[in-house]
Amino acid sequence: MGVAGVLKGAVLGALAVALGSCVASDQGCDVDNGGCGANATCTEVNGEATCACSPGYEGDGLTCADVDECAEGTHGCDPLATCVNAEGSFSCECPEGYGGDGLTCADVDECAEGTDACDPVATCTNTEGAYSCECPPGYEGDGFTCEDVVGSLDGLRWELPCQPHEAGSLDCLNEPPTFSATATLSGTEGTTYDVTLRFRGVVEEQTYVDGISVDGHWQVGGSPQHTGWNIYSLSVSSPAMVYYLNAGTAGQFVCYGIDYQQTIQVDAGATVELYADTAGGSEIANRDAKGNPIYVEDVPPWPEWYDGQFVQMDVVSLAPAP
Ligand SMILES: [Ca+2]
Ligand SMILES: [Ca+2]
Repeated sequence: MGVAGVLKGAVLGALAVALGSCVASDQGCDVDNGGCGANATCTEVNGEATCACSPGYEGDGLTCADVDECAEGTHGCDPLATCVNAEGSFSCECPEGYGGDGLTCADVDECAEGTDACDPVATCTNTEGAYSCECPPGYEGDGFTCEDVVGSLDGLRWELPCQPHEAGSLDCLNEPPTFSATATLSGTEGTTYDVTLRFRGVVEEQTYVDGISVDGHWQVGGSPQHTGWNIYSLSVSSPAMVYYLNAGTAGQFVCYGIDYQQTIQVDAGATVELYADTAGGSEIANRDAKGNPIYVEDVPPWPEWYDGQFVQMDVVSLAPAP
């Protein structure tokens, strides 16, 4: 910035030589700087002293005053920059969020340079003159700090591995006959959250009654109707509710691949339980209506198929309920 200012001042100084020079002394420049003023330079022409204001000053060479390049608008700073006048010079300062010599200012990509103050888990997005930080799904905060609210809700999963009990059988044994995976939502005490969950896996169907069948395999409330067919539920302690993940028609010797999203309400501090009950210790093998194993894309053990049934729950988003 200082260098740029001085260069600019030199141009103005040259102008001052042309306009403001004067003959100060016929004794040359050796005595008393030829009588030139402060901030002036003396030049001998045919033995006579000629005074000219130094770069960054203006006047007749006997008297030289600082040029206020900022006030005169001759600074040449970038339009975004701040011009700062100084004695004999000036400087240009790029605003915060911009870098450069002041004559040109360009946005700083804080994200790429790693100079952002985002939380380590946040996503940094560069913007003109600034940047923004966003907490990932399941976190709460302004992006500069992010609190993990969902914790182990994300990726909660159960598996019922197939343990064949006779060759070619369509059903498998399970030991233990039930499986439970629990997690606790943290968050701000007294806050109810809308939590959007994605469920993927392989399930047999069970018939549920008295609840609200929302769509597909998802059912809110109610109770299982058929003994002997597996019950897959999601229980929330507060606000207390039971959801079923494999609603359909009991009695089919086939499995279905599931991949759907649902939004439920969960209070801060509530426990969430993903539960599988094999109703006696058996399950239908992972086979669709055509007898082929069901592959669930992008979920372990993808690209293999899982030999048995499983449900994995992932958190898509979380926000305080309006
Ligand atoms: Ca100046
Ligand atoms: Ca920026």
